[in-house]
Amino acid sequence: MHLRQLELKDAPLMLEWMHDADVTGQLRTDFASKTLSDAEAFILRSNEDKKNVNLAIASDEDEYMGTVTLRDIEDGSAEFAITVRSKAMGRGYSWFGMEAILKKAFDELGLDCVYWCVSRKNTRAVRFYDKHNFHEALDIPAKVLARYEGIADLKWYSVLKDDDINEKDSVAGCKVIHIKTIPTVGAGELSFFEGNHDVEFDIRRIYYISKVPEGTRRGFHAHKELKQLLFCPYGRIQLILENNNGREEIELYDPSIGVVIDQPTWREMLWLQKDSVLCVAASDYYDPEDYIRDYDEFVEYIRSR
Ligand code: T46
Repeated sequence: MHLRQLELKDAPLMLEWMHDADVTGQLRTDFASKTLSDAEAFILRSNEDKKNVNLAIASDEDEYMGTVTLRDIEDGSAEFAITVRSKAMGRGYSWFGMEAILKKAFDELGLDCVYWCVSRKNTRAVRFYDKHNFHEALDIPAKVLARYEGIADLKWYSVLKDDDINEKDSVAGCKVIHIKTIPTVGAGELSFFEGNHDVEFDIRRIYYISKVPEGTRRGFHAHKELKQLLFCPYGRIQLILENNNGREEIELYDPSIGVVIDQPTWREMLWLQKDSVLCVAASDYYDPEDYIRDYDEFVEYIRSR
């Protein structure tokens, strides 16, 4: 696999995905009406364009498999986009193309940030980004959001220059861990962790939150000293974390995934599915004095540390 400039010979294969409803079903642009000359004109324009980079993802035999794009390159950032032919799906082309163009963005073009968005209804794309550990970005500049004004249900992502995209194992700097899990064929899985062994603190308290209606939000506080491991043994819960590393979210739905919060971090939890259970292993006994429940006070607290 390799990335290269788009060539006129790619136009018929580009047109193939443009006319493939399985590829374009969730995209906003009307590709179905495009013609071979539209594809050729796009390729010719692309190779002259300074504000947008469009490259072909090609197979070892140099067959066009899809296009990766950095568009609206300005002020050190760009928007990422990718489309691949049906034939290329599930064969590693998308991830190859994404990794290669992000490397180009940061190493060659000197960008600081690449962002993108997808419709939440585009489950194939959302699953792809989840699988590669990208988390929803909640601090996209207003100027960028304005380009998508009026479009509902978008999920935004971003990657910063120093993010290690292959090892993105944190949310707002809080570690995402794999809880040891033993499967039994046809009889489920058993997950476990031990204080001071699998988590780096003594566990003094376990609590869990259950029977919560879908759409409920809880949290809206931070802890000064308490360390916690949060996980969701059943259901689906969005966890939003904010601290000096930024504001990021993660969806907890896999019982073998946990998040360790071991620094003052503002947290908000949204129950995406009725009756989801949030479980917490905490480093200390309950102490109301350890909570910061006022957001402005929290911002001042982390600023002054
Ligand atoms: C956290 C998130 C993830 C106790 O009496 N003992 C306890 O151990 C706990 C955790 C709570 N409480 C009392 C305090 C409140 O009167 O239970 C009530 C509900 O607690 P709170 O409103 O803080 O619940 P959440 O869901 O907003 O936050 C909880 C934890 O409190 C917090 O530490 O990190 O879950």
